[in-house]
Amino acid sequence: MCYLPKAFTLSVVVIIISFFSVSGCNNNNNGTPLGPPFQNPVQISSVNGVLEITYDAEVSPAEVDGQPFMSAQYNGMLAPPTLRVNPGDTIRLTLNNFLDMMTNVHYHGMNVSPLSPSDDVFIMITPNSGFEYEVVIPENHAEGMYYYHAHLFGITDFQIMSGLSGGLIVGDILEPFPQLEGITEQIMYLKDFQLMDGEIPPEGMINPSAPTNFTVNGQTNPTITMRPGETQFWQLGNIGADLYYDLVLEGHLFYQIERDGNRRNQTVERNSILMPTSSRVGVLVQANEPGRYKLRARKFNTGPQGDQYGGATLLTVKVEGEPVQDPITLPIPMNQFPPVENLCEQVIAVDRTIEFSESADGNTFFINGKEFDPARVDTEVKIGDFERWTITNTSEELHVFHIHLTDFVVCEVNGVQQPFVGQQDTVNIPYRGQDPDFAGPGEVVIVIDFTDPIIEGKAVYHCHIGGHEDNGMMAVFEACAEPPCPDF
Ligand SMILES: [Cu+2]
Repeated sequence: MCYLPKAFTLSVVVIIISFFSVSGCNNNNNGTPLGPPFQNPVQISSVNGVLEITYDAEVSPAEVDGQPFMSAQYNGMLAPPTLRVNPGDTIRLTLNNFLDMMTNVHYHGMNVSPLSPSDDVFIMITPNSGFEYEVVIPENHAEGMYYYHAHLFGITDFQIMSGLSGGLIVGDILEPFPQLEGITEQIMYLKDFQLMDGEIPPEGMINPSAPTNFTVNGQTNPTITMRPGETQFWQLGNIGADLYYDLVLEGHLFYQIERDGNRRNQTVERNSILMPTSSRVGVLVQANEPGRYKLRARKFNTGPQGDQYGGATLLTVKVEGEPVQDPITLPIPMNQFPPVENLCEQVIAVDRTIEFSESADGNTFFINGKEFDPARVDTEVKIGDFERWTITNTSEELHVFHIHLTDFVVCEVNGVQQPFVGQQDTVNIPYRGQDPDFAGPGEVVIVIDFTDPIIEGKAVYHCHIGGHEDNGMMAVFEACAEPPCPDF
């Protein structure tokens, strides 16, 4: 609020209030110096249907918020390029490993083949060697925001926290909406970097509750300038290692039209958006009155057995200048959205229960009572089926369910039927006792689409909180035309 001397007469107060409301005193942060101008990440687009790139994974110098450190990065970039491709394109990514540990890369959310040299997370690239990935993107691939990241069991948390994750965008998700043609699009890949004695903590020492440095495309609290009434399209990806981002934009609504690389079937108006690690959202934002507004990740508590972390300002929106004539009408009318298949209404071939649990000391994590074993196949699915999975959480902290290669629809959360708004590839699983009205473990019912033959092969489903995944909370699924499946 604005503090004004009490002795001022009413008319002076009115004049001063109107002056300050124009200049943005409503946010009480006018005196704070603004951060650097917001920068989109470097983008590399496919040419004639092929995107060819070489990444050297190497320990390189970096700086966040004025703090220098060394960490594992792709081509020495904390915010490596965002790869832009279209359905039908091919990604040829050569990954050279100059680290002193193994690494690999996963194309998160992509509906592509899990067979080598495509999105095979069982590939292990040893130090001082390389691997040539070739990922063919189907013509019917969904358009939206994806990403790539290191996915080597046991050290994923450390490698992502170091910087080994970057952006990947397929097609043009705004294509059905001609009224949005030409609007400014901002790409925001969110990562946090924890530093312990000036270094990324080693695997096992990363503590989500410890202080961390929040960045957007590697920048600390950058500034976006908008005109009053201007509409922008923001795509946000939580590509950090462990944290949930509970997003709010002061004084503004989010008009969400995308989740996890899938267009929603309607605009969903939100005051806040909870982004579990690895989730992505696309939102329209329409600038309010002149002033400064913070995009914040609010402080967050993942449960009695989990982590508590403080909030942070991710970026600042400065609204100034001439108001836009004829602002775009929001929300986008529902009849402009192409239809999306509600998987919850499909005929279900198989019902499964997938239990997420952990040891009492919170250091070992299980799916259906077992720690991850890459040599074991936990679940065999038949290509062509829709399966209904009831994912339960018997622990007292949140987990993030993610499955490779495909998408699902959330049908129920803790016994409550969910409105159908679209498909996704990550979902938060509430902890036991989180909802006082729902006894027993947290429970999310989803229907997964296993119909696309491209998924033939072996892949994984897991908790996407790096420290949980690395300590056991991952399982193998195999997809084939006629289970029992051959050894892929
Ligand atoms: Cu977890």
